Amino acid sequence: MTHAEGAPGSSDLVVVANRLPLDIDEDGGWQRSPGGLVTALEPTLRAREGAWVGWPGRPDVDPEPFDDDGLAIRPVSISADEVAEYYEGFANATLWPLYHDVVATPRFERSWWEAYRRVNERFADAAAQAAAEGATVWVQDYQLQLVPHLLRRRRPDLRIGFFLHIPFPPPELFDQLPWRDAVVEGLLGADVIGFQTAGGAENFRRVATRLTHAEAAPETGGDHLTAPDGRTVGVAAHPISVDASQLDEMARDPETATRAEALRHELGDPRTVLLGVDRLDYTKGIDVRLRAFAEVLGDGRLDRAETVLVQVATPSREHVEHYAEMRDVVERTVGRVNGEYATIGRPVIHYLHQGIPHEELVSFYRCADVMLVTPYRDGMNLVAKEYVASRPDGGGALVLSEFTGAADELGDGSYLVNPHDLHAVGDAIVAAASQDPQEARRRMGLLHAQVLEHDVERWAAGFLAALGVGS
Ligand code: ADQ
Repeated sequence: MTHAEGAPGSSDLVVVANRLPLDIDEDGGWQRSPGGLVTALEPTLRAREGAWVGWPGRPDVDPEPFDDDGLAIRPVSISADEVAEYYEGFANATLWPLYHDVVATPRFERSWWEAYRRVNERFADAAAQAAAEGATVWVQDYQLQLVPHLLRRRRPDLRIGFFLHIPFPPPELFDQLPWRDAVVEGLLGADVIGFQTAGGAENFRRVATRLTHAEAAPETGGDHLTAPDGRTVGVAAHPISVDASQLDEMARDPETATRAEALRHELGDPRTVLLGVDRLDYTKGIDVRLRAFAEVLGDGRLDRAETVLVQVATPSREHVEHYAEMRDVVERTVGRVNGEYATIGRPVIHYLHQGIPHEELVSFYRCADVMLVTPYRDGMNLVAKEYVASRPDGGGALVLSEFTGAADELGDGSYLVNPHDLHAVGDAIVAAASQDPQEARRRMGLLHAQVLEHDVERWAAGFLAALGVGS
C-alpha cells in the first residue's frame, strides 16, 4: 500500500531509523534483527498502528511496504553508491569520529554530505507518507539528523522527536563540521531532542544558541530552547538502557549457570576470567585494555597462569578505513601478548572476531569475574548495563571508562577509569580482580538495582511522555 504525495498515512506513531527491525536477504525474504529499540517500542507501536521507516540492509533493493503482525514496515531504498557515501562516508567516517572526540580524524567530503542530505530527504518523504494527521514521529540517531526539519517542512501537523544514540560533542569540536548550520537546523525541527547524557544536551544547547538564533528558555528550568521560528524545543538527557528484567531472568536460569561453569572449565579453570564484548570499533578502547592487561601480567600483579581474558569483538563497518586499521592493531596486540605470556594450550587472551547469540552472551557475563568496558568515548555503552543486569547473583566487577554515558549512572558501584591512563586501567583491573567478596557484593548490588529500575522500557516511555504520548 502506498499513499499519494502529501496525503497523510494511517500510523499514529512512526519510528524512523537507519535500519528496519527486519533485514532483507538475497532472495527477498525477511529476517528478524531484533534489537533493544524494537523490543522497547513494540507494545506502544502495535497499540498505535505503528510504522517503522528504515533501510532493509541491502543496497539497490526497493521492496514494497508491508505489515508485519500489526507493524507497518516502510522500507527506504538506498543505492550502493549511497551506502558508500551517506552511510560509510558521512555517517561513519565524518560524523562518527567527530562526535567521538575526534579519536580518529574525521573526513570532510562534499559529495558525502550531498548524499547524506539526499538520503535524509528520502527518509523524510517516507515518514511523511506513513504518518497520520497529528501523529508522533520518533527519529533515531546521527544518520538522520536532517530529518526533523525536512519532515516539519512537509508535515507541520506532526509531533517530532529525535534521539541521538552517540555523544554530542562540545562546540570546540562540532564547529569543525563544514555543514554545522544545516545539522543544527535539522535537529531543531524536532519538538524534543534527547541525548544520552546531560553533558550532551548541554553541548547541543551551547552549539544551537551560538550558531542559530535559538535562545535558552529559562522559564522551563533551562532544558528547553526557543527555536528561531519561535517553537519551544525540549533538549534533555534520556539515558537509554537494556531489557534488564529479561537479562536478569535469563541469568537466573540454572542452565545459564551450568553453561557459565562449563565455559570456565573450557578456559582451563583459571582463578580470574576477564571479559570484553564490543563491536570492533576504535572508540571502544579494546587496544587499551589489552595493553593494560599485558602490563599487569608483565609486572606479576596478576598471575599469568591463573588469569584469562576473553575478548569478543563483533565485525563492524569493515569497509571503513579506520576499522580495518583498528582490527590490525587489536589482532597484532593479541598475538604479541599471547606470544609473551601463553603456554602450550593456555593462551592468556581468547579472541573471538564474531558475534555470539544472546543466550551465550549472558553465560559469558555470568562467567566473567571482571568486565572490561574501556571506551575512549561512548554514547551510553549497553554492554556495561547488560553485564550488571546479568549478575543477580551479586558476583563480578565492572571496570568502566568515565567517558561512557553509562558512567553517569554506574559510577558508584564500578571501578571508574580514564582509558587514556594505562596505569590507572591496570590498577583498576587488579583492584577489581582482587576485591573483597563482601565489598564486591555491595557494589554489584548497587549496579544491578540501578539497571533493573532504569530499563529500556522506562527510557522509551520517558521519551514518548516528553513528546506527549501516553503509554
Ligand atoms: P554500539 O556502539 O553498538 O551502540 P553498545 O551500546 O555497547 O554499542 O551496544 C552494543 C550491542 O551489541 C550490545 O547489545 C551488545 O550485547 C551487542 N554485542 C556487542 N558485541 C557482540 C558480540 N560479539 N556478539 C553479540 N552481541 C554483541 C550505539 C552507541 C552506544 C549506545 C547504543 C544504544 O555507540 O553508546 O549505548 O548505540 O543507544
